[in-house]
Amino acid sequence: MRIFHDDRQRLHAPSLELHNGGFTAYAETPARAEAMLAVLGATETPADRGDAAIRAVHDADYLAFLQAAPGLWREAGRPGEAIPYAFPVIGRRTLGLTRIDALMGRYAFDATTPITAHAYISSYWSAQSALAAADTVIGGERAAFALCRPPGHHAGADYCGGYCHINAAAVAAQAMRDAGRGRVAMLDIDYHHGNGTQDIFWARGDVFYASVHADPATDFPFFWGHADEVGDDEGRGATLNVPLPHGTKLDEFRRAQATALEAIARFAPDALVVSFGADTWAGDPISHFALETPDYAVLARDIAACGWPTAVVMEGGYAVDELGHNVASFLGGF
Ligand code: SP5
Ligand code: ZN
Repeated sequence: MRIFHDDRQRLHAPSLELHNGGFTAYAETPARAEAMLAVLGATETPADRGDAAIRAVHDADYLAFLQAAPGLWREAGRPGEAIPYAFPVIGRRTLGLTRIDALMGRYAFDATTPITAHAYISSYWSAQSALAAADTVIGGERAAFALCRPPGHHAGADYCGGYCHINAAAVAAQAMRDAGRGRVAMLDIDYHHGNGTQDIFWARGDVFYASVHADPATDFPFFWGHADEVGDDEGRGATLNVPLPHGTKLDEFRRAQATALEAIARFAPDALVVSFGADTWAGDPISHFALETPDYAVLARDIAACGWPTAVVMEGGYAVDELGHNVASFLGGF
């Protein structure tokens, strides 16, 4: 399987994140990519397809903010990393504020996603890797893997959060639509609900979003991913959420994924984007499922058996030492 990754994806390296009321080491590190590269072997550098496909998913003002924020933060005299801390709670007026602190809150939904000087460039190349995987699949190959890092599925059209700034999987899905694939499905099997992806396609009937994830009643991102969220307008019925409890093992996860695959089959997609996270692994330091390394091959075989051209996009997974093996197990299942 062809694997895409660009070295610039590893430039973004925040040092700290807010956790349990204090600052701890940032979990979403460049070492995650190094670990995958060490096990997976040869990768290809994606071509630069430009930002049109990114702009097809994200708002122009948000993308401009991502690029300007690190400089504005420094100009305001801030020594630390650009981290938001004040948010315009839903329902506040739209205000044309320009103070960097206000912009940070306006364009983020959490305080765990610093906008470093390299956040945009790393996320841009993460999206380029996803576009290369999408093009490979559109070109007729059965499957391709985008070794994305930073991850993307928590980023919405105009917001960052959950370690994500640009939604690479959504960019890939939209690129498939723009290349003439009429119906595109997305299967998200990261431990966390992909709220950004859900929001982006919420009111659209041409992109089906199905997610299997930790119940947001107990887990990040809390405010999205509940079972009664099914989409709206043209998209009503084109979103499916399957929340699962702490401790979930292969059998239960596999049944939930089968429910998602059956719904996708009814949708009858022309292509599939998988948001794959290995943070469902039993030893993940920030998550609470109990999948084992060989389980990922089983899940991948179930997906591959559906026969849809599939671009796999990397999302989370924070047990760095096992990450490469978990991803290799999943890709081997294809
Ligand atoms: C892509 C993805 O998997 N994003 C997950 C974001 C979860 N963020 C909040 C989890 C809180 C746990 N903090 C762990 C700190 C480790 N130093
Ligand atoms: Zn995750």
